[in-house]
Amino acid sequence: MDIGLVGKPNVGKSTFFAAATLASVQIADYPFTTIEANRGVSYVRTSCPCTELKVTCTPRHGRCEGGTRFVPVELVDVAGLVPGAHSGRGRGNEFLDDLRQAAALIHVVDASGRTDSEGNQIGSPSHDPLADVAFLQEEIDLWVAGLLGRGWDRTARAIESAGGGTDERVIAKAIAERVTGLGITELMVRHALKECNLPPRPTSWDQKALHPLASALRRRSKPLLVAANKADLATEEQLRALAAGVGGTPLVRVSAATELALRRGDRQGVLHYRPGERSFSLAPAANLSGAQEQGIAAIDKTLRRLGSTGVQEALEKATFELLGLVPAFPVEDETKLTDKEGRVLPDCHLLPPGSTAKDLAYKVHTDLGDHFIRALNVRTRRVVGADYAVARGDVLKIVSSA
Ligand SMILES: Nc1nc2c(ncn2[C@@H]2O[C@H](COP(=O)(O)OP(=O)(O)OP(=O)(O)O)[C@@H](O)[C@H]2O)c(=O)[nH]1
Ligand SMILES: [Mg+2]
Repeated sequence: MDIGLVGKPNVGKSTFFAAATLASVQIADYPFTTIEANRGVSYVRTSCPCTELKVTCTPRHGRCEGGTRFVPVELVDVAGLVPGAHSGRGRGNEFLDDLRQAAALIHVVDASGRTDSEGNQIGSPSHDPLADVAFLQEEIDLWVAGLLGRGWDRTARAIESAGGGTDERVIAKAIAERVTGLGITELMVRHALKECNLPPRPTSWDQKALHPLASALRRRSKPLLVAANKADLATEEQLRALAAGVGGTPLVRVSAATELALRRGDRQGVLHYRPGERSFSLAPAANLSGAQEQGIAAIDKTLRRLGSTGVQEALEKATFELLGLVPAFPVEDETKLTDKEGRVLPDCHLLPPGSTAKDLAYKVHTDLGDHFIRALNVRTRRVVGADYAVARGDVLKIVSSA
């Protein structure tokens, strides 16, 4: 499951990606720098039970720093999207195909208004980023509508000849099958159909009728937040107008360039910075050049103004709020909190909301799920059944007959 970084060209998607993954990718101040999608691993923070349960953990993936667990999430940085992309403009459909597996989207916008709708630099801060927010969602809707519409007549006739012309379940199943590669479930389709209130016979739905359905499916299957990037260059008025204009869409103020400088500085040993924190400190032996000193002063100013660079916050909002993922820690030995190899609190799984103890068992191993007997909630020492709804931060020992 990926988090997708989307937006028009030249807004800072690759800068965000590089900051979040520390991978080296191409970054430049002109459109279509990125052609092939970049994929990488970043980390979201969650509280690790190690402190409370008084153990020293040894994570298999990611790391733990002072009781904060950094849990891996996959990130994909795609080519810039321009108006008309759904019909092949710019990098067009290929770009959109890179987003098929994305479970949530971070829409990176240039909040400073210094790039036009195609990502070209403009002399003055005169472009309204709200226009970008609207067109991007519309482009994705048109792409999904296009996928639904292709060969729709045949699907609609098949639904009706199977006697399902008005049966929402039959319609939902047929639609979900058409768009399985997009991560759209039957339940999402049923909810979307209810929302759109389309006329009863699917054979009467033309491209125009499918558009609101595509939009409803996109909102459910790829929830989105706006990363108001280049916030270091944007004025307070610009940031406020953008936040007010996006309505109910969550928004985070971001300076990806600042985050990238901080993480690289930390890696080079010039400064100490922990992702997501509000401040940094200079390494005692740092011998800075004049240019570096200026850079540090600019970073400091941005952090003071924005609170944090927003990169970590955007990733965590996407993970825990848009997707509602629930971190859970399976263990094999409930006393030592270890797995078979003796690693302490080895894994933190991010489960979809509503997941059960049995779902967690399946995440660990198919056999464990198939032969699930019960689970033990290590904190409360209570035995729970297969249907137990896993809560954030649960430590569970799974008992199976496997
Ligand atoms: N001031 C400022 N500049 C930034 C920020 N993030 C990115 N930039 C600059 O914006 C330009 C474009 O950055 P990229 O990361 O290549 O943008 P992109 O969205 O990946 O562009 P394409 O791959 O062409 O779609 C570069 O010059 C970056 O240094 C930021 O937070 N603040
Ligand atoms: Mg790029």
